[in-house]
Amino acid sequence: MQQKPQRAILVNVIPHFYDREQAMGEFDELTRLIETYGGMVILKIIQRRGRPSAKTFVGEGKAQEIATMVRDLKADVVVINGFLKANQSNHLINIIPCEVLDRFEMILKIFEKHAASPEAKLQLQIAQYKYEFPKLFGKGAILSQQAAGVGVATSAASGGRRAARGPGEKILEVKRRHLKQNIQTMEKKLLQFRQMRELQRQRRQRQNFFTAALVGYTNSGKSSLLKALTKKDVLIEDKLFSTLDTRLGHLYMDGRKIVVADTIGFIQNLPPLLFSSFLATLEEVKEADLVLHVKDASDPKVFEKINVVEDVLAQLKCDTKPRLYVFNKIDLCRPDDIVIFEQTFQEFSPIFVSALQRENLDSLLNALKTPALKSLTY
Ligand SMILES: Nc1nc2c(ncn2[C@@H]2O[C@H](COP(=O)(O)OP(=O)(O)OP(=O)(O)O)[C@@H](O)[C@H]2O)c(=O)[nH]1
Ligand SMILES: [Mg+2]
Repeated sequence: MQQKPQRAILVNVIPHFYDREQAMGEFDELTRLIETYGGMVILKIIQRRGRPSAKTFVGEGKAQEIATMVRDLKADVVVINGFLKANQSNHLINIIPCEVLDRFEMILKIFEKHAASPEAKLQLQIAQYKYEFPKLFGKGAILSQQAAGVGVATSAASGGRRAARGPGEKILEVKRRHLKQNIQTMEKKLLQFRQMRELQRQRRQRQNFFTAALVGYTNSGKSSLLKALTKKDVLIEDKLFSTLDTRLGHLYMDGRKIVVADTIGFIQNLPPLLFSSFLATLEEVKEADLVLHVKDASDPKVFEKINVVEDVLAQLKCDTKPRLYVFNKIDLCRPDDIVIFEQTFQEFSPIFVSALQRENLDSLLNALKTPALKSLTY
């Protein structure tokens, strides 16, 4: 997907009562994911159904329709805004004459592109393997059936049912065992990385450094803020999931060292498997003295995204930690919106900045300077 952008058809299945506008809105984020991946959206399809089809996710007729559109529009990939089970994926692949990805696979591909450190690569590989594991059952069923097909002739001759268990099942067993061993080996390696980071964190705690963690929705400007505050050279891109690792920068104020941690961004409906794989990189947030919840103040969906981040913070048990709301990108924002944010989020001491224009960073620095912050509770 490097040179020519892949032509993508997006598909969403929604219940009958679901708001169409909202479903279209969900496509916006999927579109951003596809652009980040290097593709372009050529068509968006919504199907209303009581629930996704157990066999083909969309209805079978709709799957045939999509296949025709793929041929007519020369699409390269169909992306489903949901999570496909192994058998749904297998059936769709048989009907639709191009690559079919679900939301998990789409995000996985972006993570693959962006994983730079050995730890992020390892985490990603574990997530991929774990994802493949149940899928093997689907493929395995087919393999076993094929093998059984061969076996039936022999079984008729031998009159026994056991002959129906063909070589396909054996291959599958070996593959499964191999995959399991690989996951265990990688998890051991990962543990070493985590132990190393834990030691570093303990050292910082002993030295009594104040740590502030930047968290927030993907693309809200966390890395830009880290750079603006600490001059740390980090990757800043108008893409989703540019940062997959925790990166630390530091600054000195009143002779005191303050560590600022940049973290992986959050997203709505992050596949749980990916979330749990990358959870460890968020340990830094758990240990931080202060959480800086960064938001893109110019984003029309900022309220929804605040909720997504708050949910993740609750899952991390960090929702009772002292935290400040940092509204970034105010250079793109209407003054009226700032007043609304100020009133709505008073309890989180909102600060309004532009990392790009270096606007109002002093107020953020002042908040970090307040010695009382360490014992602040909200
Ligand atoms: N206009 C404007 N753009 C900004 C500002 N801060 C960041 N951006 C832009 O927003 C995009 C995302 O910035 P990042 O700092 O990479 O965002 P992030 O939250 O680290 O993103 P992920 O690591 O992908 O989750 C980039 O194109 C930045 O240049 C700002 O204050 N104003
Ligand atoms: Mg980033």
